[in-house]
Amino acid sequence: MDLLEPFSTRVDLREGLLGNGVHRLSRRISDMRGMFQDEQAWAEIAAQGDPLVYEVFVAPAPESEGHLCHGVTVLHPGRVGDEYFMTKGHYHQKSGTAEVYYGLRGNGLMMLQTRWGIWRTVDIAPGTVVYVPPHWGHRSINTADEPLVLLFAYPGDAGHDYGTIESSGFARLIVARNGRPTLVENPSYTAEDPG
Ligand code: M6P
Ligand code: ZN
Repeated sequence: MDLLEPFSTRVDLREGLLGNGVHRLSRRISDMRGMFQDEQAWAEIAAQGDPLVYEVFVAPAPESEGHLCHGVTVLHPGRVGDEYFMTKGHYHQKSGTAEVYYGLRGNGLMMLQTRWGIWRTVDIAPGTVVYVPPHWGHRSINTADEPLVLLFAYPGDAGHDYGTIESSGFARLIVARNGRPTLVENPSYTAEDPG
């Protein structure tokens, strides 16, 4: 039997997850080509400073069956045009795997969607636990003026499928209207054919 040594990591609400072996991934505006509706606004922001949109800090748990990948996402505040900063969003490669999120700081929402276009939103704030059931694609959106910090955990063998969201997007967008987060239809969304 492969026995992994127990370990802990520490969450800092500004710096993310801290500890030995924490892996840090950053996505800037330039890494998110095609994800925001207003392409001109995206190109201007990418050319003028290319700010950090989010960072993911992953604890050193193996990405394999039986383990729980876990970590912290720090999603910075900001907008591209009137669309709030968000994560790329993904389905799990192993579609029948779930995920849990716990809100640590800030305010925002999770956008969830099935491949056939059923969609839901769930608010997330400090103290909120969001359950993402199997088969739902998911994206986090920061609707506030401070970082949205989320703890997450999912099965180690879940994997990330980005292709579906990259090519079809989500059915709804969250945009600022009169300063308030508002749900609008995504004109470029295409659902998969249920067959
Ligand atoms: C969550 C988790 C991570 C994921 C991160 C960023 O914290 O689901 O697995 O990597 O969000 O989202 P994305 O991978 O969609 O860019
Ligand atoms: Zn996930």
